Amino acid sequence: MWDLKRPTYALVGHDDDASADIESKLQPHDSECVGLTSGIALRTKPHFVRNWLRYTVLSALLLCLVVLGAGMAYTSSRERYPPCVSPEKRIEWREMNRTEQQDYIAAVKCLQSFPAKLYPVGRLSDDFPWVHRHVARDIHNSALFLPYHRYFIHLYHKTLREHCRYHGTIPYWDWSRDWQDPSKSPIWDPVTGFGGDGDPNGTVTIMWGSCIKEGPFVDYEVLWSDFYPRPHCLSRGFGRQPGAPWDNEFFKPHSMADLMSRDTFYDFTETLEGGSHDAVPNGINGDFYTLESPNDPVFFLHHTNIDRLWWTWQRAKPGRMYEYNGPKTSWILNKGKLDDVMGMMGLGKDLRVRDVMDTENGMMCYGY
Ligand SMILES: [Cu+2]
Repeated sequence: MWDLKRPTYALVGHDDDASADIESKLQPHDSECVGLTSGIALRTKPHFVRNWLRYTVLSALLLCLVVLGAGMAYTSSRERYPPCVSPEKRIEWREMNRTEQQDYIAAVKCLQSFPAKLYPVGRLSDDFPWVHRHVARDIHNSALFLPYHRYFIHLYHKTLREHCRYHGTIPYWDWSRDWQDPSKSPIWDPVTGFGGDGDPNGTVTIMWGSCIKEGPFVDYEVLWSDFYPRPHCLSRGFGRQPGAPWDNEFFKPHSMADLMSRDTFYDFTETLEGGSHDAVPNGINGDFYTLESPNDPVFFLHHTNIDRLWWTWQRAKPGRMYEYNGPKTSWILNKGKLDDVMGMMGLGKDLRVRDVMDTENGMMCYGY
């Protein structure tokens, strides 16, 4: 072994050697990395030792740069969002005043005045059912269900703001308030709401649904149907599945209490998804019943309510904010992880699950 500390001549300031340059550059800095290299006294005579030292110094420097770079990338990815100082409060449809309700409906309709971004035909509103259809297999019956839909709603809200100058919040529909008869909810009001049932005497257009017959969306045309562009009217068919009237069991107070008592993330999400989440489209039918369900504007109020329930569950006990478990997708049974990436197919930036876990600390800034 060579004694690297044996003094022969000081490399620092020795013009003839590149290592001197490296060393002199390192000296003014006071970092741990520099410490790694500056601790080596570069004083020796034999040529191959000098080469060995060069490689050592260069390797150490390179290693430091990699470590520093990775650290900076991690730090910047953790800190790329501004602090959430005053979270927006999302409210229930009934808590909006008449003007706020009209503003929201006008913004939703306004999305139809822009061309689609993700497909050569269609309108901006059609991008949402298009993406939902393509990712449906991944984001349902899996751990991704809640975080993906949370981000999906956020992107919809963002689109309303950016394209239609909408300044309000995205409302939710708390169907548990309508448990006695969800088909009578004020959400369906033909003047102040989203219109109601499809025409019972009309032609069935899709999944037991026929064209809605009144309200602001009576002329609303939707595009997607099972991966194919087939323009059609917005259709609903309340309780029209043969032998399956609109089941309100999952909206009842005891069902809601049971849901909120679930102890693990995956138990909670499974109970929610297979319960009230499914009961809503199973009662409405028509476009909402399909995997292009975002065709129906009420989809977003329904999923904002699902998000609210998760938000409430996350805050009900300490340690739940970042609790995430269950299968990664419905067909990849590996454990889902917070670093799993949610692919948005161009609807928005792909994000990791962890980026949307806390709605009041991260890329989003809202609460309920
Ligand atoms: Cu979905």
